Amino acid sequence: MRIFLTAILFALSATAMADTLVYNITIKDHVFSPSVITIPVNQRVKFVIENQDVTPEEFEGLDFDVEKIIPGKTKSTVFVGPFAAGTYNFMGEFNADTAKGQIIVE
Ligand SMILES: [Cu+2]
Repeated sequence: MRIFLTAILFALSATAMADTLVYNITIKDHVFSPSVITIPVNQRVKFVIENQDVTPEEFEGLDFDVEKIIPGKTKSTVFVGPFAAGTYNFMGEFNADTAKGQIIVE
């Protein structure tokens, strides 16, 4: 029975993962690329952020509550949303002059 339940849970989580939209973002020279990301309304999505700089960066939502430090030369994952339609701003807190971005939710 326990093995059976585990199999069901695994199948359910595999289905949930298959539905997750993934967006790849790069940080290079303290700039996000792409800096504007369009995602669907009311959906939690996954950002895989690769920091190609040698210095750490912090992905920080300005209109939403996400903060994640991404050490130099590493990749990190953040989940954002679900959001209502609109524009949401984020920045790299350690390089706020250059590292800026927007999430367009539509
Ligand atoms: Cu911060």
